[in-house]
Amino acid sequence: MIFTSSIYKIPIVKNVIVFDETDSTNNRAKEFGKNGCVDRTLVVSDCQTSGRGRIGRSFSSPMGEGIYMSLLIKPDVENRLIPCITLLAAVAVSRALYNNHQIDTKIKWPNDILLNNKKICGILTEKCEDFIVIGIGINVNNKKFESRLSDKATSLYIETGQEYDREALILEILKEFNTLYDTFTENKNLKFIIDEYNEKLINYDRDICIIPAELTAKIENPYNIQSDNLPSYHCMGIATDGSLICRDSEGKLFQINSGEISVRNKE
Ligand code: BT5
Repeated sequence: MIFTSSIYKIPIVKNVIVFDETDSTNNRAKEFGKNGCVDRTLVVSDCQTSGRGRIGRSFSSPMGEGIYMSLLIKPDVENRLIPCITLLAAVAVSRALYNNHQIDTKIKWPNDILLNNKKICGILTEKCEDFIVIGIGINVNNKKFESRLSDKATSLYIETGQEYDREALILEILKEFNTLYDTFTENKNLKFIIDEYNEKLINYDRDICIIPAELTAKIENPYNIQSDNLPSYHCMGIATDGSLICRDSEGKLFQINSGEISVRNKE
């Protein structure tokens, strides 16, 4: 991938490192961070041989088809607010697709973006020493997926019949992220995007089940869990700290943090 100098006009990007192939751009960004690399370094690769999802799951990253990028930043916010960054990145991707290409996506809290009910993007935010790495993977020009993913993954090409310029898309996403990040670091909460997020939230005002860490860690795909035996909750949207507000069957409200939890809509 080749970026023009216009990428450096986005203040959130001070340094760009491009690979043809690497195991995981999050791994590279963490390594660069530990070695004192500058704040706001963007790592991009044309493919990943061990693209990572949450809790040791994998993210399929075939050569030349998708966007695999990680941004290293040092946000001036408390640790409890770090999960907000994942939500900001999701809104940035969603805004970039809508504002520039009229592609209307949904967000599956906290880290997936769906198009026509299938996943086109996953986000993995990791904290390391005094910096964080935001990894974004997007299926852009993929023509098909391996069989284990084909019923739940999709790409922009599959859904719209068009190919997209990945470099241009990266710029569009980073511009949106820059704007959101500036407001967030000033406000130190997500109040300014709650309405927009909830409007895009696929779980909003729906009955959901909460799939706990012990279960999600064991399997590659939380969609495969039988939800019939799990209790049902009602999703009330996100709170200002990025957690998800739920109501139990007795009407009691509580919040769940993104940690190692997955939520799924009840049929
Ligand atoms: C994620 O985890 O979706 C986070 C993915 C983050 C990927 C980026 S790419 C750049 C950076 N470098 C990395 O190494 N990672 C980040 P999770 O919610 O745990 O979802 C993982 C699950 O999504 C897998 O278990 C599969 O079921 C499914 N999956 C794997 N590859 C996919 C793909 N390309 N598209 C859609 N779904 C996929």
